[in-house]
Amino acid sequence: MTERSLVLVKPDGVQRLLVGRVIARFEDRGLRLVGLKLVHVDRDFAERHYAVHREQPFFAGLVAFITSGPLVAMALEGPNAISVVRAMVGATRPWESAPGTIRGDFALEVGQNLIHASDGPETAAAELALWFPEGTLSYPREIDRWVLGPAS
Ligand code: IDP
Ligand code: MG
Repeated sequence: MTERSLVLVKPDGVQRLLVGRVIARFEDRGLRLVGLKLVHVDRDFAERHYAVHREQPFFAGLVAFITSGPLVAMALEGPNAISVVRAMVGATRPWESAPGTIRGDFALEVGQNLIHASDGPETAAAELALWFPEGTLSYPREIDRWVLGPAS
């Protein structure tokens, strides 16, 4: 099933000059970029994005971190995009993230784990509405018949 997922290259990824390499991984996989922007969010916005973690002891630090500098928000589309992207991102705690995943290759600490990705269809819909209220794009790609098959 075609899905859309919200992905953030968090402020550590921007500061470490990893934006291009992270996006390239998703492009290489064949996922379609349907939204992309560089934003510096304020505390109110960050608290809405991470509302589910409001009661966690790390919440204040998480909000401070995500508002500490610009980040890159993107919307990615493809077959099973939500689980495909989560698998590419790797486990939340980088010491548990498999090599070959983004966190497993680029991160060491849970507080600086580089990337966010929607964890399910409902979360993805809510996160895309929050980060891309203007909507995302639809467009064909010449390579789609090779990546997605002849019926695409
Ligand atoms: P996820 O990003 O893999 O979906 P979540 O459990 O949704 O992981 O947590 C959201 C974010 O909160 C994590 O990516 C990480 O940055 C931060 N976080 C989660 N657990 C901890 C913790 O124990 N200490 C500090 N930060 C944490
Ligand atoms: Mg999460």
